[in-house]
Amino acid sequence: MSGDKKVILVTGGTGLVGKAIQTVVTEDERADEEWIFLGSKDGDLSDKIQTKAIFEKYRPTHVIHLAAMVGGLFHNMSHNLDFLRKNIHINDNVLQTSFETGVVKVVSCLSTCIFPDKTTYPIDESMVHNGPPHPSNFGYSYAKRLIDIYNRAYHEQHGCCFTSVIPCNVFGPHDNFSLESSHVIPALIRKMHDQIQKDNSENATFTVLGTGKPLRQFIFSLDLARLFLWVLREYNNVDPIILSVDEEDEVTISKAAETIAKAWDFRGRLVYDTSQADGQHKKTASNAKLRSFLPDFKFTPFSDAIQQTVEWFRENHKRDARL
Ligand code: GFB
Repeated sequence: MSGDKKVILVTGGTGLVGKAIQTVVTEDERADEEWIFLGSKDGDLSDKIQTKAIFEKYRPTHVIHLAAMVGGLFHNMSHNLDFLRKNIHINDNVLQTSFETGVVKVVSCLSTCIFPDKTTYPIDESMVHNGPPHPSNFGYSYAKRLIDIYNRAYHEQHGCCFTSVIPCNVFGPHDNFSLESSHVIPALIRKMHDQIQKDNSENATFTVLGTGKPLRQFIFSLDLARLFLWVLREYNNVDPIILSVDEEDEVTISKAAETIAKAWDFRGRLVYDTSQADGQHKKTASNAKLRSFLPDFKFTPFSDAIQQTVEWFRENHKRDARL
């Protein structure tokens, strides 16, 4: 192995973002990079001994840390303690083992949902710790916020280059389309598929949970993967960086549902179950810092990205109905 070859270990490498990074890396292969994509079959990162064994096996020089307990609004609301504990354990093991084994750089993944609930808009990177997160996902949020604290502490005490990125809501191929724990886009794609199997007439109705009024910025996983590669290769600051679409690309949940209905060619009517939670009304984030580095980065238009995700689901669900 040559002196400056990077060995990049991606934790959570078989999930939504990990799979997108795999795709993007194969489009842009570099001789000085070797990539290892870890999945849960490779070991349990909430266990220190297993984490050490993985690092001893692969000897990474760089880590993209995606592994986490994640889920949509409703899964968070019923499992705040599990999100807190599981993620704290995983993060402590991955960061401390990275330090102990001399990893040069770690890029960890946070989320715009960890920002304070009561805030001014747009939210920027300086606001991570400014007030309590939304109560629906405080377990996940505090565990993720601690990554930023770890990064600062590893830097201050040991000079490590451990940093983090803060994506807005992500979706795309290989998402979790399960009915129990999924985020809104895969949940609606999956449920609309099931509805269309039963009835796709003009009389059919499709229920969207909540009022449909909350606002979200959605990023396509393949766009996020390209940005992750840029952060790994070029961004060398401990401070987090928001990886989000532009503010004007924010959409309501009802707009997202309508876009999915169009992609599926659903002919019925959307109805809203307002007895269900809306979660955070909005978490509009500024990508000004990202734009200061990459002013010309082109995000895939939302409707194209939704269409690609629906097509991916259609193909893969045929092969594996558990999807
Ligand atoms: O993607 P999602 O679950 O997460 O979106 P958050 C929730 C929004 O979509 C709420 C509406 O306004 C819901 O009322 N919604 C409508 C649905 N129908 C559905 C449905 O069938 N399933 C789901 N899940 N939502 C999460 C955080 O917040 O964001 C996590 O809780 C995570 O911690 C993630 O980090 C990025 O954007 O509200």
